[in-house]
Amino acid sequence: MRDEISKLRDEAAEALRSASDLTALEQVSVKYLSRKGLVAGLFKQLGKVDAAERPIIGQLLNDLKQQLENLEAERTLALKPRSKEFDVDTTLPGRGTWIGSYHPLTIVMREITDIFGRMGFRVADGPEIELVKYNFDMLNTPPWHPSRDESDTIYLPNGFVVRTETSPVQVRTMEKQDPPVRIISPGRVYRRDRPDATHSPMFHQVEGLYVDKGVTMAELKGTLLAFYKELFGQDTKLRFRPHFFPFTEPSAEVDITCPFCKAEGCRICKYTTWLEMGGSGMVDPNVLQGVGYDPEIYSGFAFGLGIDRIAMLRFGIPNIRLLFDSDVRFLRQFSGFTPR
Ligand code: 2NM
Repeated sequence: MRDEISKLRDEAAEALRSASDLTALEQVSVKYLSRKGLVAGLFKQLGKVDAAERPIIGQLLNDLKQQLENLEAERTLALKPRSKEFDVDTTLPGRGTWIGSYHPLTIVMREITDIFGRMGFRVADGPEIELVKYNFDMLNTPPWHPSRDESDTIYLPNGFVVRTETSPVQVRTMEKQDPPVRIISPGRVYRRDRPDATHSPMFHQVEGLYVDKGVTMAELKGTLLAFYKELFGQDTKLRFRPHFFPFTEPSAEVDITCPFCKAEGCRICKYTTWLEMGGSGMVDPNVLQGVGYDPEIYSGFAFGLGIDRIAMLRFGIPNIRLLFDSDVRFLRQFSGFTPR
């Protein structure tokens, strides 16, 4: 009897383990564990066992039955397809996927680099922590110039500043290569400004530079006009107002006709019909000389414009801080814009 129990245990356990689906398992289960199965058959023989041995054999049979039933339950769980139908209401609508979006500054920056790219300008890059030499000296900025004041410029130890313009990138590029140079340098710049709705101590600039033989101020004006027409519409007009920058001579501030009211007068242009967009001029001979270009042979124009302001105008953003607070409720609103 002990041998028969042991043999049936091995046989049944093997059969349960090798059942490959629920139907096969059911068949094995019927064969061994049903009311008329092989285990029940052994129970029936219990009456013929010696009275002295009967409790022990009875216990062995109970153990066998328990073990096989456990095995069967285990195997059922393993084979059963996991159904979540009782945990999850599959009729509920799904949660929408959040798709990322470009930052408004990225959108405007790409538009700007794309337009200038089509006019032959390549993007140049440089450090945000810059030597005073590149940020001021090489740009013909005299020692007494107010832009050098500690109240305007963030100074770092050992002759460094955080750059106040991206012009040092232009200087570094000119030092490295001979004309023709046709580059734009987008990037972050830093000034000690009191933060308000339109000022931030960190903001973004694009500067452009074109140096070659015989570059004229007419080409500067034509390039900027073509750019602003692409950005704000073909009916855009442009005017120069005389100005002074240490690094350009002559210098001009650039106004365009207000793209919002089509130069009819509105709150945005303060009823002047013009918007101030940035500065420009012919690169000062001292700057050319400083990078090793002969100003008798070469001339060039340069210009700078603020990207944050353009982004604010373009999208009607009322406060510059919105550009830097990383609030997704604000940023998600630009999900419809894919830069070219
Ligand atoms: C501006 C306005 C006018 C400028 C000048 C140079 C360089 F390096 F060529 F001298 N880069 N950028 C420049 C000229 C920048 O920003 C308002």
